[in-house]
Amino acid sequence: MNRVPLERKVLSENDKLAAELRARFHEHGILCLNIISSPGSGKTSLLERTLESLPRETRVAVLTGDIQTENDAVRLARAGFPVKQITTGGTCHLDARMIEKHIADWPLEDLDILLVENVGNLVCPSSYDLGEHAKVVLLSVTEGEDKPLKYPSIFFKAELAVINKIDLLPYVPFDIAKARENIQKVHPGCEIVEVSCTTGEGLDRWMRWLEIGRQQAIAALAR
Ligand SMILES: Nc1nc2c(ncn2[C@@H]2O[C@H](COP(=O)(O)OP(=O)(O)OP(=O)(O)O)[C@@H](O)[C@H]2O)c(=O)[nH]1
Ligand SMILES: [Mg+2]
Repeated sequence: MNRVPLERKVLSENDKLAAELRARFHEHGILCLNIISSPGSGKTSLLERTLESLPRETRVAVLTGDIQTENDAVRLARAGFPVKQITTGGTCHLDARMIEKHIADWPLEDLDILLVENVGNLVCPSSYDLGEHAKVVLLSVTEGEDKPLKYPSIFFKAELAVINKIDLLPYVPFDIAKARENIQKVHPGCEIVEVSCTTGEGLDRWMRWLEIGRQQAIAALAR
């Protein structure tokens, strides 16, 4: 009976905290991205590729969320940048409080980019603002081109949709034109990049998008 008001209260408290985080990121010119997808679409793989190709001097840090295990943090830490695992212990999404807690001992003045890998889930993470500058949604070609229509909220809210695992296109019945059309139906104008984290194809476009975002965060600081 009381579920809806309670959920509303939790969300509004989360929104307040997320707004504070956003203001802090803005104050320090930090680009924060909230990366969301189903389990296994390739969020960690995309981040591994990203960290590998960023210049050593880039001031980037990563938070990675999972219900259990530190596996993704172990993978990501190999690149040598600061990484922390957020283990939710059962919660199917990250929230602003978790972000606040896990960045508490990172001096924000030393950061330019904060990449947040959310818990693998296409539904719940879309409701929780983390104070990010933008949400990025991944869809891999093994998931079916209908997913944007079935899970519209995250595709509507994401500024960028990354279609991953395009190296598998010859082997799976995935209609990429239809997938693009479905994303546009839910979110007209949504930017889309097609990549393979395995072969590296298309990752230059993703890196360009990231660099433009970083420059915009710095330009906003100057205003
Ligand atoms: N063929 C192919 N496999 C990929 C690609 N990207 C990721 N994978 C594989 O997909 C599997 C899942 O990748 P992850 O990067 O762990 O996916 P994730 O979204 O981080 O998964 P969770 O954190 O569990 O939600 C791994 O076996 C990857 O090697 C790709 O572009 N092509
Ligand atoms: Mg992962």
